[in-house]
Amino acid sequence: MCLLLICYHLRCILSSPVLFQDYAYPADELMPLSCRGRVRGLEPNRGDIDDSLGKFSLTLIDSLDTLVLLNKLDEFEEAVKKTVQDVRFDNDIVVSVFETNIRVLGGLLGAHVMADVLKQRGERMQWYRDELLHMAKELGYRLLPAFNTTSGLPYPRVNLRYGVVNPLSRTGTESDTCTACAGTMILEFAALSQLSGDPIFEEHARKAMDVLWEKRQRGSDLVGTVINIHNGDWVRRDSGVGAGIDSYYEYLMKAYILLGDKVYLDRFNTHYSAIMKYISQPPLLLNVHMHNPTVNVRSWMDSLLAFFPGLQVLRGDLKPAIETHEMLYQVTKRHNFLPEAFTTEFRVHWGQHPLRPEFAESTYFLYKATGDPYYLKVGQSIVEKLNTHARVPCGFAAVQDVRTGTHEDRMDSFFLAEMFKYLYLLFSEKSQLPINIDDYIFTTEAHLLPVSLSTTQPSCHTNNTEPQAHEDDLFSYSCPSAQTLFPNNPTFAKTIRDSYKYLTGLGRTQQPSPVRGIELPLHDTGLEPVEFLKSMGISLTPLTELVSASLSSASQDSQKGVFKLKLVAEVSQTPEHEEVVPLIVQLISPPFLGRTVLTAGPAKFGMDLTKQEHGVKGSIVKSVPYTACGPIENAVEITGHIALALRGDCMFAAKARRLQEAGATGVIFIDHREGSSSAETPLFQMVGDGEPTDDITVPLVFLFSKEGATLSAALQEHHNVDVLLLPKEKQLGKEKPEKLNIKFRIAKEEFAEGEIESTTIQLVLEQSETDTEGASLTGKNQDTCSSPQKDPESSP
Ligand code: DMJ
Repeated sequence: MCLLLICYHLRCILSSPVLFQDYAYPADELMPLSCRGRVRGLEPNRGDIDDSLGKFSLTLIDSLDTLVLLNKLDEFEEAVKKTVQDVRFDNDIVVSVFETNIRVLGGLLGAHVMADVLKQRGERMQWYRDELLHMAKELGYRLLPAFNTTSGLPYPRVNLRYGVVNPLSRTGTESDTCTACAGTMILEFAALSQLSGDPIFEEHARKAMDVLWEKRQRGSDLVGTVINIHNGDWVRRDSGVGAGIDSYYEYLMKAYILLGDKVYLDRFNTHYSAIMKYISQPPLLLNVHMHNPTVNVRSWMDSLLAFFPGLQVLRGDLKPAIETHEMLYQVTKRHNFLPEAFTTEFRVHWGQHPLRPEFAESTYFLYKATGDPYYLKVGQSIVEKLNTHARVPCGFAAVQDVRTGTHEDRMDSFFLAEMFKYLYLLFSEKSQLPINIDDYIFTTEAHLLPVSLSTTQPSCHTNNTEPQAHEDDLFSYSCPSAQTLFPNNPTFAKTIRDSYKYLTGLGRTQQPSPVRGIELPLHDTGLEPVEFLKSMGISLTPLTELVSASLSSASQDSQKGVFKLKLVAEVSQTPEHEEVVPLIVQLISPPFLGRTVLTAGPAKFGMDLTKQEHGVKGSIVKSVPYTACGPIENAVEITGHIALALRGDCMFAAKARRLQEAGATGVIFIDHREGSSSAETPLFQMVGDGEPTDDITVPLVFLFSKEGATLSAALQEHHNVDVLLLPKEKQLGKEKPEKLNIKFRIAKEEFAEGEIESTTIQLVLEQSETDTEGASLTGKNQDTCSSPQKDPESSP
């Protein structure tokens, strides 16, 4: 580890608070490309992101306690004076309650605590008379109107001057908020109550936490992402640990650390077990339905979940923390930063990177817990990437798309509040810091609150890891700690990491197959158990049939009726070098005439459409049953046509065989997951059922549900819908106009004197010289659209 190099890089980064003061103060944020401050109202509106900006020098306040940790005590004192002198909260501006709480209220409290510590030492800040605390209290009162709802869940926004219900407030019409937005108040509000002596803040924050707990899904113990603030109903029921929920879980754990109230720990532990059962699919953390948690709702992860390994460290659950962190590290190696969203195959789903600190945060906690210098190397790579790809002359610029490296004129305040802090702490010796860092907890914005704040007993202020109960679950009731947990086992983390080293395909040829526990639905299906399992893609092999290295134990097992389970995935994880060839379903009969083109995914079996010069044409018929998992009841109608079949209940291959036998000339599978679309989900290839699939010869394509809905609607309205199945690159009307069957003709019509002249655009399907199929379309499929609409007979 070249410490000198790190110091050099860090020093480069550390000039940033100064740059902020030079170019942006007193604005809320620095615009690092324009080298000026971002003042809300003077720059183009960016929507929700701007709700963090309250004309209260956001970045200055958010970075106050960072200056102390960096030992920049003169600068800190100066910045506190500026804050007290210049910042006012009586602004007619609508701000996010959540962001204002974590960044501004948290920033003021963290800075107040630091100012107090420095003052007590008698060396500086002797002029300080709790001004920051008074400001925090004033801000707290300005946020309180947001809690004036029947449920106690706060409104997402508040007008700092007029509150919520006041007609001048320009807010208060919202009916929902995110779980994290309602559940990330307790640390700051409880600290404010303790420090100011007014219990009202903690009471409101606690009530909001109670409501979220009450509203958890009782079967799964998970919460959703968005909740109605008036009646407490869930608005979005997808459940993960990232965007929309993240810091609710964090605050349950940390509320216990700060306040010593075991209720919060019990709740955290209940949620944590549910997360580990359903959401954690090591090394991935996936979103599931809170009511049906064995179903994943999307195939991508968001970068906010990168904080979770840090939280797992606090809980003492190192193994999954190391696994997920390693996975995230591989993603940063591949894309330089964590993209805002990335697929389970580690491809970019949404390429933006607004310099989020969560990965650095987890890296810091893992280093503290393991003492493994590997995490210093990870930190080094974060610093280097920031300097290489985000550093601009006036600061650090968010990355608009990690694939192109383009910058955005944006440097969020959390970059100085969190990213700096965690990176600096990662490379610092405890003894170099002006405070004993172990006496503090970090809020979600990395502001420092002293664990001595609580007056409640028992608490975890000793920061130890001694288990207090439940030997089988060592850490459930121990005091959370980020101290080195396994000091005598330096290879502990490495052993775990090694299995995840080449996850993203860098440095190895094969992709891993994330495996998850299977819960078998035991309802009455009328199928034999083995058949039923097969229909789900699971085959059972008696152990005696297996060539096993340990024959004796295998035969012992088989005598006991033990089978080996094989899970046959029907969606292939495409290796890095192999791209999925996008196909299309192009609607060619009137009134579509080729203009409706639906992106489709291919299959690894059945007819290879890339080898068909003109694709495969046919009219579509819906299979009965729609899933095609039982005998096909409408074989007569299906014969000679392309069948539509819904995904689910049995394997693609089983459906394809059944429909082919029924006479279908092709199959279009339609996703059963509501709302999926090719715009949001990467295409994948369908694969067989683990058995030979040579018998399946018809073409097979897959449509996500949005595209499928378009096709179904077309069929419902027009009864006869002809489609072409072909590779996207061969799409009619796109690449090779000379081969088009569809032609445009423009004609001017002449009318009697005084009548309006009309231009008619005709769409005519004509026979292409190379395509005899097209002949059947000519004449029959002629359509005209004109403006104004004329009697077709009057057209030339
Ligand atoms: C920070 O403002 C906080 O960490 C918050 O909890 C969510 N993430 C942002 C930075 O990414």
